[in-house]
Amino acid sequence: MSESQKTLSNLLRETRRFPPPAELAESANVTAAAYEEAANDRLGFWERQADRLAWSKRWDEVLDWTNPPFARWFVGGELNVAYNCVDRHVEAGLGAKVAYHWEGEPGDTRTLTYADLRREVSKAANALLELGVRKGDRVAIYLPMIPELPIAMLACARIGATHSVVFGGFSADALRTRIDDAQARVVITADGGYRRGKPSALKPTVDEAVADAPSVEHVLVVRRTGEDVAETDRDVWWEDVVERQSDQHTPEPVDAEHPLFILYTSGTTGKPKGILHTSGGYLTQTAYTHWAVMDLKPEKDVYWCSADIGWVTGHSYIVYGPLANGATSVMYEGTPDTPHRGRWWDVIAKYKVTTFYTAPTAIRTFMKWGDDIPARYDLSSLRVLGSVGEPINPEAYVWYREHIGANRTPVVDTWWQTETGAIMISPLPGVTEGKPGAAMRPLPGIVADVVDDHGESVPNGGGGFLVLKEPWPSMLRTIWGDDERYVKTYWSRFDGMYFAGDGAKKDEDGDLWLLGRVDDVMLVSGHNISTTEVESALVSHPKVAEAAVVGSTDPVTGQAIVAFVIPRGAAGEEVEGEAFLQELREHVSRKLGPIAKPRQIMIVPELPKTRSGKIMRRLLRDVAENRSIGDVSTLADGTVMDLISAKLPDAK
Ligand code: 6R9
Repeated sequence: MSESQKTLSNLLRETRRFPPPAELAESANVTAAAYEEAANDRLGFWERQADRLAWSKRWDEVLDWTNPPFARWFVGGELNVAYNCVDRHVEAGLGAKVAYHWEGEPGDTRTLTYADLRREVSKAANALLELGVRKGDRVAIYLPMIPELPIAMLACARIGATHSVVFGGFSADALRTRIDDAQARVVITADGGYRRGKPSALKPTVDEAVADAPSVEHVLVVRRTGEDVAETDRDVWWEDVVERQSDQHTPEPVDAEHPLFILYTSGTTGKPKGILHTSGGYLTQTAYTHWAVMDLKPEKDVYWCSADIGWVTGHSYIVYGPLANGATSVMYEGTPDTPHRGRWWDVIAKYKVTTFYTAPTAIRTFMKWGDDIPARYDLSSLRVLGSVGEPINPEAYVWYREHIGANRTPVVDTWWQTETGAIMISPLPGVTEGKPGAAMRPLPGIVADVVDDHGESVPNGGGGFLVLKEPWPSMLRTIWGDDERYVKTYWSRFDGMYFAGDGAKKDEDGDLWLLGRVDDVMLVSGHNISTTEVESALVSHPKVAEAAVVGSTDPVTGQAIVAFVIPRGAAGEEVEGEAFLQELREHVSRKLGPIAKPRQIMIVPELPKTRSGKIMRRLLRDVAENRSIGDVSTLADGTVMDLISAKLPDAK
């Protein structure tokens, strides 16, 4: 491999800077001193964070790393996660405090205080016990975004059962594979939920999945839509079984390393990986990061994370982190454009949301819908904005800050993964001078780096592979049932380092910029070029709403850049013709240099995305290289590829 192939080219220049607002900096939860504190005594730092929680038995050792890469954190300690998220706040006199302002898509609402939550979770825990679920058993949860979802998760945690939440809306096949891999004894589901203004059934999918899943003894069904459902002899209704239970239940302390949940991530090939998270370390880091990165003031803040709980972001930052911190959160059931495109801003104005956490894909969609929509709402309560899921394009960052944050709120771009369990790299809103598009620095207590092909740290200005060099409390412990795959996938690429699978660069100040999955990196005339940079260059053109780029085999350059673009032209504007495409190619060339100029640009109405909003470039590569299109089962909208193919004359 030539020298130039080993590192990612570093093309984008971004000079805008956003220092923290003085008022926020003065009262911020975390100051710059935290970096030093953690650097001087990393394990001591995490030990102090673990003291945010209530332990029924204190640990003997902070970290056991004698058998890497199998970590044990807070060895010998015991706690109950549900007790920490619910009961202890009630015991501290906060029973009347709102845990969730829940907003159903049709406009119905429910308010759950911490005392309500304790009653509901206790009843659900008693119901699971009655259904035969015991400590260590697995429970699959396939629910819409309704209060019973966090209640079910916490009920499992309360009795020491391990939950496996599956996105409501995954196919029967995807659900069956996950139930089977975890050998779940019970499935918790609902008749359906509301999406895009109408009931969307879930139960038929579960029926199909469990018909062939012998491990499942009971299916516990919540009534949400009231639509008719077929009943099988394994079904029991939540309203029958849970409602009649006692609302008293004593949470069972478990070992710090007791499995809390499994969450499946699809990966690009092979069967989904069941990422295993345990109790003490996971809760420590989700609680700390939620408090530090969102600058959470639990007495004042109203926090909203718009993710689905079926994604790790929902686990860590709708359920465990916020509840461990005793926060007041908003939880919303439906889609952002129901019944109108201002719904989210309406929710923010209604509950006076102060801290808001969403994904770049949503931000780009709002940009496309127009600045005038958020402008109609009072968003003045907001003080911190977060982003997660993909690299945030600088233009999307600036738009988010300006149109949602009134040019006042810091934007924190948080890098992490299902595997890391909690935020790892992020600005701190009261400390960091933000750079649009940069995740900036590892959080206190986290050791990350960018390395070249040989695992050598790259100098400032260089690019390569993102790695984590020390274990962290909320790290995955293994892949469920497959230790070997765990070692091979994450710990074998570089000796003694966790390989994240993402490309990254260090700028001249040593700050980190994420550049997308290394599988997506393009090799053009001997230069490794990141999809992210070319996409961000395209999105910085005023007539581009969204862009995805892929490398397509090319006889001359090895790979050539092919771009798929969703335009945001005003009605009647020319956004299709050859002149427009030429203008876009020149625009990229000006921003990044001629090497990054797309060979071909296709105008499309939509892009293929997963349910957590990540662009599935693999499918676009199939289009660019004229192959038949691969597995589309994890797409949020299965019809998108047909829409794209229909627009392209020569694609299959
Ligand atoms: C939390 C989550 C993980 C992958 C990760 C990376 C991408 C997430 C990002 C980001 C750049 C950010 N990713 N946050 N890339 N900047 N702020 O998304 O977990 O669904 O497992 O995805 O998402 O590629 O490796 P998960």
